[in-house]
Amino acid sequence: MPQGDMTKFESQGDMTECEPQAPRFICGGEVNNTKTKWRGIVEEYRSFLPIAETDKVITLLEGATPLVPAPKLSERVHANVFLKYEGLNPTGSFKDRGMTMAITNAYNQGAKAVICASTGNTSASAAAYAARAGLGCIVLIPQGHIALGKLAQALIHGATVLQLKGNFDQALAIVRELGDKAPVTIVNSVNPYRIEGQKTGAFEIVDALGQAPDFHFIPVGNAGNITAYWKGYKEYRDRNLSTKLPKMCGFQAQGAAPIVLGYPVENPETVASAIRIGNPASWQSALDARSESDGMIESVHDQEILEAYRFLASQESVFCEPASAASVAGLLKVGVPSGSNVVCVLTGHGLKDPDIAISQIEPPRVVEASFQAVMAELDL
Ligand code: AN7
Repeated sequence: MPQGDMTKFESQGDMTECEPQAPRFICGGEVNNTKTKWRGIVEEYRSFLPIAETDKVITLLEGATPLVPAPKLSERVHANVFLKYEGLNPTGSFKDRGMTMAITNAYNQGAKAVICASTGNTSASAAAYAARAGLGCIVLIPQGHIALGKLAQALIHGATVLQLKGNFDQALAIVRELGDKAPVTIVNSVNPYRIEGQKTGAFEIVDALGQAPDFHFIPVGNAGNITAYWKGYKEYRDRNLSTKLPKMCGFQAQGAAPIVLGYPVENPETVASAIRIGNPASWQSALDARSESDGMIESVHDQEILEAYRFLASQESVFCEPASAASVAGLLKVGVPSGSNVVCVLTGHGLKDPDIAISQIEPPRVVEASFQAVMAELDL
């Protein structure tokens, strides 16, 4: 059985320290990870994935993210809450699970270039995996509405980045047309390989808990991830690797909540730029996940998102990006029956969006560079 453990992190030590006498591994060539067994989600969960034996796998050893216990949050909601910290993936978000599959498939099909529309994380992940495969990568992003870290990632990994004078939904419409008319492979979550990869998040949660949780809280933007997790939970249950299914609880930002409203939002607005989406591609499958699981899709205000964001950083020491905190804001808003087992997915790392973090806190005081001046400022 694949284990959702953290051994992947031990491997990094092995790869960097070179013992001259040791035939354990060869520096600069093959790596013999004696301590780790983690090979990335495609190899770990191969029997659940549409992948041919002969396919070359494009991986950055994504997955194996920790399920971090959240004692303060658990106390607040009287439940056992765990945080699936997806910010610890190679490019800092859950997108890497889907991207290893999408880029592996594109590469083995002989694609020359991939394309995506993105609120940021998809573009960062696509750029990294495409570069790893030697494929071209084109990304369309909404100008002025993408976090700085994500833009930096897309650029430094060598993608061709176009900033659109428009929003994500308009970008995705153009990408779909390009996918039809030009020799490029779309790697947005309308590509089914993305969903296949992302469902492995659910496998890891069940591997770690020994059972599915009672409730699964998750942010919803384009609705690919809620679709993927629900698929994953069902597949594990169908193979008798769990005996129950969680209630899927998805949360949109109030100014970008088309699924809650029941109609597309033409000009979505939220501080959580990752989920600033008005017409989700996986709308129907998100509704299916909600109804099949007897769950919910609701919205949270930006203020509730930011409160959860600050709480996670200051009380649980887990730094996620604002969109990720929508899952926890949702939990704090709707609550759960006492003693429930709850997983909240934190989809992306806080360092993606340093501007928001700094805007939430008083700027640090400036002092003269003397002992007296520093001492005078401190309550010691
Ligand atoms: C941190 O990168 O849509 O409901 O283009 O980056 O599967 O769309 C990102 C979405 C949640 C919502 N949290 O997931 C993109 C993009 C973070 C995200 C979502 C996104 P979906």
